[in-house]
Amino acid sequence: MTLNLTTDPSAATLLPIAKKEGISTVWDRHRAMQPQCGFGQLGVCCRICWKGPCRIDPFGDGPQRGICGADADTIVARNLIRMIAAGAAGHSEHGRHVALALQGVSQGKLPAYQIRDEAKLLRVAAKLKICTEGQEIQAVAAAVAKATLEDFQSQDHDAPCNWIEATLTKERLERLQALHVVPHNIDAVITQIMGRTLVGCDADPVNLILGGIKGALADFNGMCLATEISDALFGAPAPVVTAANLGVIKPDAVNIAVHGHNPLLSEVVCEVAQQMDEEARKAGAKEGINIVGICCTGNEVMVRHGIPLAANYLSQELALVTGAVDAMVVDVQCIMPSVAEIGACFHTAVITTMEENKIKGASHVSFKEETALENARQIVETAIEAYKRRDPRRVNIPDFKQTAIVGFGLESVVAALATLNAEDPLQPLIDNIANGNIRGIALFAGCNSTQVAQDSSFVTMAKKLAKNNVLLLATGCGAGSFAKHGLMTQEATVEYAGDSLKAVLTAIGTSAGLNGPLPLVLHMGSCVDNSRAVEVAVAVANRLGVDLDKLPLVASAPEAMSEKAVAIGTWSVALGIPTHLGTMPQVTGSAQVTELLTQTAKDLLGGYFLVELDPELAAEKLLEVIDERRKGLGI
Ligand code: NFS
Ligand code: SF4
Repeated sequence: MTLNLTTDPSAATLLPIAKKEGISTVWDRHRAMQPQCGFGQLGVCCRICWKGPCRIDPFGDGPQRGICGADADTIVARNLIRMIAAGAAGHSEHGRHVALALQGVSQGKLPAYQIRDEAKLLRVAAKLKICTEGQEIQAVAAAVAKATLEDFQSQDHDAPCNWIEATLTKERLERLQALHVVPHNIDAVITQIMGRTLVGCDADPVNLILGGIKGALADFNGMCLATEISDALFGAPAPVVTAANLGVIKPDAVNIAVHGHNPLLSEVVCEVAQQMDEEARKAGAKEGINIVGICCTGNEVMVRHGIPLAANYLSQELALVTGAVDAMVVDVQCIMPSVAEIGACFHTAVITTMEENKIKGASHVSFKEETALENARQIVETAIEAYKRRDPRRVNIPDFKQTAIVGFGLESVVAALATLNAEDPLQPLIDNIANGNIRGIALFAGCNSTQVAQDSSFVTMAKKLAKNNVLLLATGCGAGSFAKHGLMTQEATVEYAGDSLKAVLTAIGTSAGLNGPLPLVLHMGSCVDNSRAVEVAVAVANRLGVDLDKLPLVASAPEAMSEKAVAIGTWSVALGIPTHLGTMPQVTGSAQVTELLTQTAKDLLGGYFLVELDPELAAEKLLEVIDERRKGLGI
């Protein structure tokens, strides 16, 4: 039974325990929800006003218009772009938070934070065309923060946001400008989506979708700035060996799970925990404090500091069922509300930290950057207290963990390539793409969903693509899947990579001092860090003198579910990248919207959505797309 729900081996140990304890998990609730509403699945249910809800009959013999007159195309388009707005809001709030922290640091107001990576800050400044000559680093930080915050404030509709302008190829920017979809102000674009989708406003599906694309590009802008400024504050990732899956939880340690998304919280918790290690030992924890990550906060601290990853999205509840997590500290996004109740079945302190993200039944520590050290201390103390209440008889830590070599961004990829060609680091990559040793590049991103057996589509597709010499990048819960299933190891490269890919990964890995190949899948970080993959792609495109839609590059979200994934998938298409979805998007109730996203987009943008639920077939289709692109380049 377990096999249909998840392919994570930890679940086989923990699901029976959850059952015995009467704890319902995400999979129990999924089952109880069947059959799910067919109108909702097609996207044709509208609840935008209180004359509704209205629903369009997909078979054509019932109502074809809502009470106000909106048809299926309008309803589907409105629903979709509201999802994009929500996704963009999540990422951009995260970005704003980080930008304000950089501003605070530049003003000397935030003792818990420093600029740990000055070189990165200088690179960011150069990218934003900020003059840094003769400037103190604080002044550079202030200027970067100012330019970034302008992306939330500008009222000049014709001027692109600073970050998107600094990030894309020239050709891409012009192409998007011609369609009037380049954001000038993240907040304004999100507000516009909410405004135009009110009852009785924009009812033209094409116009709505273009508004959604603009919202998705605002999302992209927010992600770029969140990632790059986080690197300046906390360090750009470099390759590091760590581990993943629930076996990283230690029986003799105070285990603190950091869960959510924003590194502003998790970084300080990690630092303070180190300082308080002795206190944990005094409380009886022989191994002191053990921090483990969940979801994208887990990815953030994993790629920067080698903190092990306990779980991706669908197994967050199982982390608690181990009975050995003493505190789960969460900030924003992808936190199942059920964790509070499950924590209460054990001794676990589930601690929310953000004013705008609380959970009934959880305790709350109001986390502020100004008081971050104090707040983190309170959190760690709470964990140590909870540890004292842990019942060792209820501890069940599955004996599963895999080694994972992680920490690849533009900087570390270029650094590794530079060991082969210091003058022109991208040349070896380009040569190997051109000669076919690397057939193409695939970025795996996005979530887990109960619509798919957890991690299975990621793993199946990756193995097939790697065998066909496709270079694999990953972020988010996709990266979590690969890490948990041992695909971020050198052994996986030896076992699964096609011969020519294996040779390239071995040449780079060996010359970069890894004593063997690079891992089969390169972990680029959290979902927000998808911008890293774009940076690599833009660098390659600029080097070749072509736009992004010419590259043999594809993206895939085989287990997508979040509104954030909808936003990311849409900007990926807008940047010219063929983008696979392995779960059914809720748009198929409109033939027009479906055609726009899967076909018309190809002419307008070069990128398009490709929906295929079968992972084997999906991988085959992506290989065809890659070959088509290669042909276009004449390679
Ligand atoms: Ni992305 Fe990260 Fe995971 Fe999906 Fe959620 S944690 S931001 S949304 S579920 S990948
Ligand atoms: Fe129905 Fe129109 Fe109201 Fe939507 S906006 S609920 S279609 S009346």
